[in-house]
Amino acid sequence: MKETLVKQAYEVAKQRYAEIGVDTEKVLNQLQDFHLSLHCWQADDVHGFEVQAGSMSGGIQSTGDFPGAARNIDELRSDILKAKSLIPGNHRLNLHEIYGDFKGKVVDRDEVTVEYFQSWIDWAKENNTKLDFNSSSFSHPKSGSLSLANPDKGIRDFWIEHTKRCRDIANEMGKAQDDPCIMNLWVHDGCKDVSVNHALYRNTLKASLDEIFAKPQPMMKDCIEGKVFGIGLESFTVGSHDFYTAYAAQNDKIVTIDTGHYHPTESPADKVSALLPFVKELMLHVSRPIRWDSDHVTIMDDPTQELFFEIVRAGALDRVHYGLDFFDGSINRIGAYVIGSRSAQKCMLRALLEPVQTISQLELAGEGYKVLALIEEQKAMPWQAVYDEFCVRNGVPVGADFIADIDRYVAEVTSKR
Ligand code: RNT
Ligand code: ZN
Repeated sequence: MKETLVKQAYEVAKQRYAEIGVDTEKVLNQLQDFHLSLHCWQADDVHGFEVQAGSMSGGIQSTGDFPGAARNIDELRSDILKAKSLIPGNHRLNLHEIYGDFKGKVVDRDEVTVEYFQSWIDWAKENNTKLDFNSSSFSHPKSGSLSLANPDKGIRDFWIEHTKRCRDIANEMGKAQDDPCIMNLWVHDGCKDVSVNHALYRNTLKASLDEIFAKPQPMMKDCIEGKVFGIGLESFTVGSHDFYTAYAAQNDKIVTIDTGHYHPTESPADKVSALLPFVKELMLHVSRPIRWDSDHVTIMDDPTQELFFEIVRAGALDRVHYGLDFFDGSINRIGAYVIGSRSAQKCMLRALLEPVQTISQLELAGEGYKVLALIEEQKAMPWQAVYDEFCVRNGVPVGADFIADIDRYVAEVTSKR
């Protein structure tokens, strides 16, 4: 019954879009080719599996204690597969170094090797999933407030070694999957209060990055992620947006745009066309800031929608990597993945369905009110019917039907944790 209704609605939508010159079949193929990188850390509130794991530190925080968080690697894998089964399309998995398979051993961050990720590589292959990677500077006795920017050579070298090793691991992942692994580098380095050594810290961070990136790694790609401020580091951030933008432009690195990492009235979407003339590719961390970098679950809000519009309007679909980065511990975590991923996809879908050429021509012809009219009209076009059809074709629940699946998983699996 539902499938018939979805089909009928889709046929109508297809015609409505054809009228404005948009081919929904082509868009469905494009959406099939749109791969998010699911961040493993929503499943367990960014704890990871280090045997020696301490409490969370390093400028970030997950709040909430909803029951059922993944407690070990098997539970996390099971949760990710459950979430993936409710998200149409095929998506990558983004691992942090602290999620290694350490097999009961204390492995410090400067000792990690690909050995501890072999079971992830095998799992990914079995489950037709490509991996991305992140070095982890937070939640460690040596995290302090400065890691790669630390003037203390011992601490700085520790984190340099860690990050170099992470690049080796990412490169091995890339080789194993025959597709470059995208490795993100974010460090929390900053100052809680007024400080006078900003130039020293930034020069130190630059020197560390130069050393880290010296080794060519053909099967991985480096991204660098700036930020406004971290918790407990409110006054100064070494790796600011300006710092990494300049570094990336000069050193051919990918800039990561985390949608929660800017001043509240600054538009992350506006950065897309500003950066693309200078850097080859961008990485996204799609998140949702509420008053601060709170990492709420992604929804179809205006900033997210605008971000995807800007990518498609810039013709940059093949120059962007699409990571998610939210961690809400106060709600069902599988639900968080499914809502966030499906919302990001819907934003991309709406962007792909925009009759951008028509609107662009009107704009260039000085027909301002028509531009406004068409953009307004797009908001109520039947894009949802296209998304429903996408779900049916991918064999995943349509609309809110995924809630019943999650309820079942709670009853059978997570409630027993
Ligand atoms: C922190 C950054 C960073 C982390 C993850 C866990 O503010 O956004 O990307 O969220 O690496
Ligand atoms: Zn991020």
